[in-house]
Amino acid sequence: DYTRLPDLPADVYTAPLQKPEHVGDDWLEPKQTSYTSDDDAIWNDLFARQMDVLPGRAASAFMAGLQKLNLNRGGVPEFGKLSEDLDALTGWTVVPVPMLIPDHVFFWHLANRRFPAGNFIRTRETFDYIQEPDVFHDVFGHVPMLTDPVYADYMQEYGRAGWKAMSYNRLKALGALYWYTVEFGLLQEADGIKAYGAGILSGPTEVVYATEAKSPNRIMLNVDRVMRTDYVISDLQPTYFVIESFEDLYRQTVERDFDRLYRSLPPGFTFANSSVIDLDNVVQRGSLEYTLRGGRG
Ligand code: HBI
Ligand code: FE
Repeated sequence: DYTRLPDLPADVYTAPLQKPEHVGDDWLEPKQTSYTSDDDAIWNDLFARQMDVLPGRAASAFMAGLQKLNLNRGGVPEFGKLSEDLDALTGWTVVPVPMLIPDHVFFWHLANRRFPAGNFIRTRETFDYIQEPDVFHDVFGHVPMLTDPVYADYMQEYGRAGWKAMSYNRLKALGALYWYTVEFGLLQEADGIKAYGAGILSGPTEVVYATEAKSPNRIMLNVDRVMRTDYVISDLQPTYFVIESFEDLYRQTVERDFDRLYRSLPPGFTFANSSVIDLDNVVQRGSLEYTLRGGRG
């Protein structure tokens, strides 16, 4: 039963976050911020920049989602209307949150088909990169994929899986799955490898690197393998995992016996984020030239 937010077991570690006083235990903003015309212009400029690089590189389900939700109506989308449209398609809504929220609350919203999205937008100074997920990353990057019915079910399953991961204290392992699918996933389409991960699709650089560069490894996704693989934040990835279809991703996740997996999983990660191992089904072995040069440094 996912209707009520359960208490977090006392012995489970999650990063402590300071809850602003105006939000309740669900961490939801009472209402969405009213954005200024400068904010709206930032959204429009970010949108235009992505449209220069996404066609032919983003998954067709993502491009279709942008269209279906008409995310280019000018300025930061209003969550009420956006949720109405998305709800009609797949039963998901988009809800405003002030900042990163605790893992168990984040998972609880996903399990209830609510996507928590940042209630703020980056500034001109942080136009190219911000660490905290803002409304552009969350809405432009994540929400279009939620119009795909199978992907939408995968995200809900992920939320449910989060509860189990917490009870075994294996959130880091499940976090790797989120990282290599929802944030940095690639999809094999008939005419080539396309990006569906929000971390790739919400910025200008990684879209080209992830789909075309010689540097990164591209390996067919195996849920067990990915959950044993370390990940780096704030640089281009040394390795991407490729799915055949969203059905395949959904199936791998619901069919996996996570109780068994967590019981057999050694602590920490087994594989470095640049490793290629014997059992990998390698699509393209990367030169790793970017990573070996030291990345962003
Ligand atoms: N909070 N606002 C927000 N957005 C996220 O993507 C998010 C979060 N809290 C926790 C969390 N993600 C992680 O649990 C996942 O990335 C695995
Ligand atoms: Fe994200």
